[in-house]
Amino acid sequence: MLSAETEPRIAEAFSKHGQSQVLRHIDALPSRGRAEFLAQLAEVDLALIARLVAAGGEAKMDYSRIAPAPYVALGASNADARAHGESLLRAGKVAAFTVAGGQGTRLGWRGPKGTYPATVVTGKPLFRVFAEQIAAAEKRYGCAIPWYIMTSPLNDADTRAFFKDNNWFGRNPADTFLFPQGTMPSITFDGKLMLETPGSLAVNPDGHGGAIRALHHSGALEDMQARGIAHMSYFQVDNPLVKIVDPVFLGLHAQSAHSSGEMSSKMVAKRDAAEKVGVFCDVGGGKTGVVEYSDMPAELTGSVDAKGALRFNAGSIAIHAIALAFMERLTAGGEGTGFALPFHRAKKKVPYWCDAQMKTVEPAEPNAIKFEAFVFDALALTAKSLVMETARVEEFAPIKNASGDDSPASSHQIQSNRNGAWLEKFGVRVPRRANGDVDARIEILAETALEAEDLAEAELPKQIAAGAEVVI
Ligand code: UD2
Repeated sequence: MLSAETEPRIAEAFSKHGQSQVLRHIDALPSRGRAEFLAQLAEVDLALIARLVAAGGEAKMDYSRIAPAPYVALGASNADARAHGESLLRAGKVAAFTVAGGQGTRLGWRGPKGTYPATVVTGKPLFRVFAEQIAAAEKRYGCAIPWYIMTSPLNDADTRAFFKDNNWFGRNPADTFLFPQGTMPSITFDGKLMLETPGSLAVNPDGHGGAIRALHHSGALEDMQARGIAHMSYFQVDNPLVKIVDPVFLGLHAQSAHSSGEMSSKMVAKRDAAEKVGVFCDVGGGKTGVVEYSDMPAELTGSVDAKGALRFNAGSIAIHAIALAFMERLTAGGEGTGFALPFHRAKKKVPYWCDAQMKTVEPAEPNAIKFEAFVFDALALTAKSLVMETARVEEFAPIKNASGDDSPASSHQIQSNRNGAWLEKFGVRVPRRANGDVDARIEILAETALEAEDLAEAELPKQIAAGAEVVI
């Protein structure tokens, strides 16, 4: 609770920054609402907002300098990397880290995205899919793999309730650490903060790049330090096929001559030029970065080599290995440093409080600028960053949209395709359609297999009938 003296100071600061319009209803608020609003206002970094308004736009990238990023191609021999990754796991040096603070507006699911039923037969929610994978890996490597989950102030309570209702999916509750990310206020096109209600600002989660501040602010980094964690396996909440514990990737990240061991990434070859994924590029001076699909100039997105293949084909599937030491270095300056990541801006439809109508209005057209930081901008802060190619069918089946690409239906098909291919390696006859898709719904549990080779010990059917539903 803020003290009585703080209120005039907050009012003065907002007035000094030309933002006192947000205080226009404060005297009409009930005392509790007033205190909550003041607490929200006290969190706003007015100097940062002023800098962003003054900058007027994002720093423009010099696209003439960018080139496709080098990567470790699929099929490279990685026996040493695997052994190293496995030793890190056995020594308990690896944590899992999910970013789950997004608003999930495109899917239209009411509730945190991680509660969405994702698997192809049993409809397990995303959080359960991850929990079961982590539990299976803990068993295999004889270690604890603490799981850090970044929520947002908008979905934190619902996410916690879901974990509690599901008895933490059978894992030790002390090994799951939920923490909310921060928010950023939206501004009008002329640089003014906006009210969503008479007693609250219009804000949005500060992007997955907010993870760096939130990991620090929440005590998660300290918790990792105390547990002896050296690296975290970072992934998004929307991908049920993510291989959370990948010894080869962890080993390459931590040990390869191509990496400083600070932050590494996985890529898949882009499906086509139009696919909505960021692309790994050499952004100049040998530095690897991601250029977001919406920022990349069309002539680069579509450019092809002599054989007609996309030049910028290294699609980001938003999977990273990140060293704790790197996060500690980026946050060493403490709060107020902005933690080094730039804010990207997007014109969005932001609900706002309309005095004339005395209600919150959903605008029909974009009316405001939202600010978000992107975690992949941290790549440019590493000394040397490695990108590893992986097979799309093995690791990427995101659920983002209600239908079409990256939807539950497309994810289910990819899940069955992956699982069918795993079974075929062991001689199971799997029905396929003319386009190569598996013509059955096949789910493989994490406790049965974390990777195809694990099926060597499983009891498998000889064949699967067309249209069948199978859980293995
Ligand atoms: C992201 C990447 C894109 C590609 C794709 C792969 C960005 C900007 N783009 O696209 O390049 O790699 O994923 O699937 O990242 N999140 C938070 N807090 C926030 C915002 C997002 O935790 O404030 C989480 C969100 O819960 C989700 C992930 O970040 O797990 C991705 O968010 P998104 O849906 O905004 O990104 P998308 O799909 O446009």
